Amino acid sequence: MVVKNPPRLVLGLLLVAVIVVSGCTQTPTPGGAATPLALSSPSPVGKMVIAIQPTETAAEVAPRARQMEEFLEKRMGGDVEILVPTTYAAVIEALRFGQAHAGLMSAWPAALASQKAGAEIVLAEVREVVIGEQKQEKPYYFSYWVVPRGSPAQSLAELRGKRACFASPLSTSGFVMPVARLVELGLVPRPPQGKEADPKAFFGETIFGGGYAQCWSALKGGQVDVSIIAGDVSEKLYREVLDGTRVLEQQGPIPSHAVVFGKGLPEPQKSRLRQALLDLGASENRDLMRKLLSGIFVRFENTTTPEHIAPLSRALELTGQEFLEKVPGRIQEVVTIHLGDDYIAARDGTRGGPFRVVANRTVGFHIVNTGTKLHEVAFGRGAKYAEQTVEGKKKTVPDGYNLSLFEDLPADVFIYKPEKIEVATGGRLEEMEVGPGGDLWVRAVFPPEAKGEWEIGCFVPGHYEEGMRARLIVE
Ligand SMILES: [Cu+2]
Repeated sequence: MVVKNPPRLVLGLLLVAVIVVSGCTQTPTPGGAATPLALSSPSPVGKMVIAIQPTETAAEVAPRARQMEEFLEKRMGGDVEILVPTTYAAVIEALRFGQAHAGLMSAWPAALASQKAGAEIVLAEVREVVIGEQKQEKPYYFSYWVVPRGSPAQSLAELRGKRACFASPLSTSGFVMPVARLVELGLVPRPPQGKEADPKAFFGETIFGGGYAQCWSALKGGQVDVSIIAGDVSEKLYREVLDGTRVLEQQGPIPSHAVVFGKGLPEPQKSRLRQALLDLGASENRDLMRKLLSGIFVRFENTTTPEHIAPLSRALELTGQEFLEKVPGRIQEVVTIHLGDDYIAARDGTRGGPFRVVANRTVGFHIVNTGTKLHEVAFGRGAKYAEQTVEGKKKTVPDGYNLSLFEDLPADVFIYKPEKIEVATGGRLEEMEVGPGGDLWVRAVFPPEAKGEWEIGCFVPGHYEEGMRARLIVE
């Protein structure tokens, strides 16, 4: 069974899965219950395992992680392993089950690790941030609501019904804290138990730009009326935004990244690890952290769980937000695909591919619409053309693929944003429409017969020709 004219998947409107479900529907497992880590046994403390929050794949991080391992091994006199799980949730699970003894993560997952895994926040990352006009070294930062210099608005309250750009729904400084500020100011109602505060209750339109730079472009281009900038972006971007805007509100302090220790970590390993990490702040060692995880790292300093996360806990309480990691389980390889408005790019910005996946592995395509328009995603080979009437003229335009990659291959689709979560497994995937800010995963295992060249493309009229296509190679 194949749905030909699927319902739309549009930000801010109705969100509907555009897939055919031949199997059963299941609840997603945002807690990462299916992570392979949970199945292995606790690592003996003879070897110290430190899990880091994934921002890149383990293979990308490996060479730099090796340098950090050597540094820590020298100081601690034992074997050290840096683990890069595929998801934040897996870091927390690893701490919970004792496969990792410590974790390096941003404040929100760190708060969750203390709540769910009984871990303890022991060190806060002091970073080079800009607070107001001044560059400072602090374990916290602020974020700011900004409007263009020419905007008539003098306060956030005057922006009711206007358009706002948020960095990403998982961003503490770019979403959680700003929404908490709206609640504090009485502009957005405090949500009832079990619900999340919705900035759309105040703004006419909200978009997730995918990052601060994208939101700044949208603000400059007049696509939105208000946006947010945080003090931990590059100083260049920060100054550029502040030069072109006026600050209406600020929120913070926002806690920076932290080191958490698992509850089973005994002495003297605990003190040794703490000291080794503190030593990373010496000027000759700083680059190890700067290269591995954080380009603005200065040093770690001692802290405690309540001290570090107090402002964040307050924001989470005001907004009712829960950290739900929106990543399906059982994925062995992640391929991130950004749909821009006239291109398809990898996470590092490379346009047009080639994206590479390996047959017989469980691959997760993480598809994010970082643009401002509705797009389609289709996987296939050989664009087919059809006659269509475009602006009153008959034209031959690309209209899908001759052969769909998922023609005979079941795939699971997990739609996490913009609104509700939907999961459909074992379906025949044809094409999906993804609105701005849309965030979904397609999970599949390609058989060896699928090896070869494929393509990912968008067939919204005009988009394919404008460059919305990328090579995909199954190896
Ligand atoms: Cu498109």
